[in-house]
Amino acid sequence: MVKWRNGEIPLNIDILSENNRLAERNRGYFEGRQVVCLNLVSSPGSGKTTILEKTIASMIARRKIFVIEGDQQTARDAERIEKSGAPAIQINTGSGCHLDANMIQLALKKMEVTAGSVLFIENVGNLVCPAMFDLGEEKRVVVISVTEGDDKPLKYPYMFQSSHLCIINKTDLLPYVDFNVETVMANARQINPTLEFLLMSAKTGEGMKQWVEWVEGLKD
Ligand SMILES: Nc1nc2c(ncn2[C@@H]2O[C@H](COP(=O)(O)OP(=O)(O)OP(=O)(O)O)[C@@H](O)[C@H]2O)c(=O)[nH]1
Ligand SMILES: [Mg+2]
Repeated sequence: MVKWRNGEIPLNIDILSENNRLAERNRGYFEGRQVVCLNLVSSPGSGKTTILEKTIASMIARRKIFVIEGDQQTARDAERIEKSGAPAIQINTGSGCHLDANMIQLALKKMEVTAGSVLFIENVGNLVCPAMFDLGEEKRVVVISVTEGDDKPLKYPYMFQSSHLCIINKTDLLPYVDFNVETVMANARQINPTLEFLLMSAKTGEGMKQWVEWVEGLKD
């Protein structure tokens, strides 16, 4: 609870440490079951669900896939995922702007994620708040689409700093927008020198093979 005292507002710094504690429990759960858990983050509409739909189509014959969807409202994304052939659970955060480790723990009680599978978590579309909340994932994947502007890593650094892979999506639109791939990579490397990159068009399928290989190459 926030208390007002002598004009000071002591913010509840315990929120993040409690989240980190629960994230470690989730991580232990995933490791114990050899589940690869990936947290997909981005601004709204960069193509996370479309990427997941295509990923499921190309991976499902070899690997069991589960999805946890986060949005403020609606079950639309979970419905899209289920149509693609993977079990999905939708979390609605209401006025909240990110998923947290406790929400994932509760979702895992409702969905039996089988051993050796891949669990994708699609976070709420937001380049700010989800950066602060570890969910217990093995890797964080930030998606940026070419319509968003190549300056975004500099303006929203925490998301790029905390991610392992950056998917640059909607490359089919590059001829129509002022977006320089080299510039966005240089900007992101300023924030995170070890960030990996993958160019993708979820629409045409460009980059999908490399992405699936990246996921399947992760140790479980
Ligand atoms: N041209 C083009 N459009 C794409 C591509 N990927 C996704 N889209 C379109 O972008 C729009 C948003 O895609 P979604 O997959 O819903 O994006 P999202 O990141 O899941 O959105 P939120 O969950 O609302 O944050 C849809 O109209 C997609 O068809 C792409 O590679 N190229
Ligand atoms: Mg989505």
